Amino acid sequence: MKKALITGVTGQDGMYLVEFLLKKGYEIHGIKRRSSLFNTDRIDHLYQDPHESERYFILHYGDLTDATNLIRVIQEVQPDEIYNLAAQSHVAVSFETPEYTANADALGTLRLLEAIRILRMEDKVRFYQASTSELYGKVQSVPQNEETPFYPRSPYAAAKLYAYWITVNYREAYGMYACNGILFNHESPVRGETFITRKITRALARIVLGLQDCLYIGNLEARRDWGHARDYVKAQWLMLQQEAPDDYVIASGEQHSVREFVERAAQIIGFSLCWESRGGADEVGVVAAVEGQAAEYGYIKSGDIIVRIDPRYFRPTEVETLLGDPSKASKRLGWEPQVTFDELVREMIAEDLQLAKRDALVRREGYRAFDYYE
Ligand code: NDP
Ligand code: GDR
Repeated sequence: MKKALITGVTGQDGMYLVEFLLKKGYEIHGIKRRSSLFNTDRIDHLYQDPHESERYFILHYGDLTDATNLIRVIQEVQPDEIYNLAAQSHVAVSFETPEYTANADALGTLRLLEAIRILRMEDKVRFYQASTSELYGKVQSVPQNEETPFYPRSPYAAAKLYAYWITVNYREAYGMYACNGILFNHESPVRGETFITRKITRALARIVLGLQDCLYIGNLEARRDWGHARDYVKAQWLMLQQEAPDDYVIASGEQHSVREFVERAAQIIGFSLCWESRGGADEVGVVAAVEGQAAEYGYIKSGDIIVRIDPRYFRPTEVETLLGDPSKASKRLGWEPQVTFDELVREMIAEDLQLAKRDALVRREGYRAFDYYE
């Protein structure tokens, strides 16, 4: 039985990767951070009680900023594969916390690679580094492939640039099987609520159910290559199953703007939007027509302003456009994305409508956790 160690196991990709590797028959070890509230929501359905005799999914406390902890966990687990998914992964937040982002995302990767070397496991372990299309930043050519030069535009991207090159360096210097997956944006119903896709699907679902009035966002013109996280974790695994290590772009090869994402999500719920300029750079999204389920709920009507621009969501330096060329992964790994853009938005909307309905029910009926108070 192969053993995998996953950092960032409580995140979006961590969840999909655990689901994928469990089906492949792996014993999986995950590193989770200590937090004052539970942070294992995404993986609770996979978690096994520590008292069960046969366990295939085991969690360890740890942090990428703590080298001693990483060395100990790797020594205990003796993994065949390490997936380094942990990171302060929010680009906008990295402008607020640049030093922490560098510590976790750049030095954290170094700590893991160095732990493997200290433990003399270079020949045994295969290492996956979660690299990113943010490395291309101010893009130098379209579409971006493995040869396109990098030009990071945020503390997050600069930290990930170090992580990318230190992974290449350990591969070349010590013969380690270490790969960079240069993954373009990938989303899902468990995407963090402050990334733009989830922010949109969650807000629109709550707006049609009367839980929220308006969605405040930043740059409507940013263009991204959006895929589904379930497809992308398969590529992470495939990279570690090859004869030789290499770096691969993983993308859908299709691009949409934030504005298009909002429009498509609205259509799926059952209303159309028109955009009106209110002077200067101000633009608002106004409900044009309501039909289907959105009409049945009865909370929004034509003329309602439901999208507004808030300058706080603009970034000091923006990545305006990203479009990936995954042909190397297609040729060498046999990897192809399965979920289309439309299916992705539909799935996210469907899940967020369910969550919003639950919240609406609680708000309507009241929440009575402690009946014994009565
Ligand atoms: P998430 O933000 O959903 O998950 C990040 C994970 O890292 C969480 O489990 C988080 O723990 C953990 N983490 C954060 N800081 C530390 C730390 N100091 N020590 C240990 N664990 C830590 O990210 P995704 O799942 O979306 O992305 C996975 C990886 O892929 C990240 O490295 C991201 O930068 C990269 N990436 C993501 C892309 C995407 O579109 N999703 C595209 C390209 C790259 P907690 O739950 O406690 O916060
Ligand atoms: P990104 O994802 O920065 O590409 O990083 P995000 O969804 O945060 O932003 C995408 C684009 O949307 C614009 N935008 C907004 N973004 C957010 N979060 N909130 C808003 O209100 C808003 N309005 C407009 C942004 O300016 C940007 O252009 C993600 C992360 O998962 C990284 O970890 C990963 O490396 C990259 O994808 C690939």
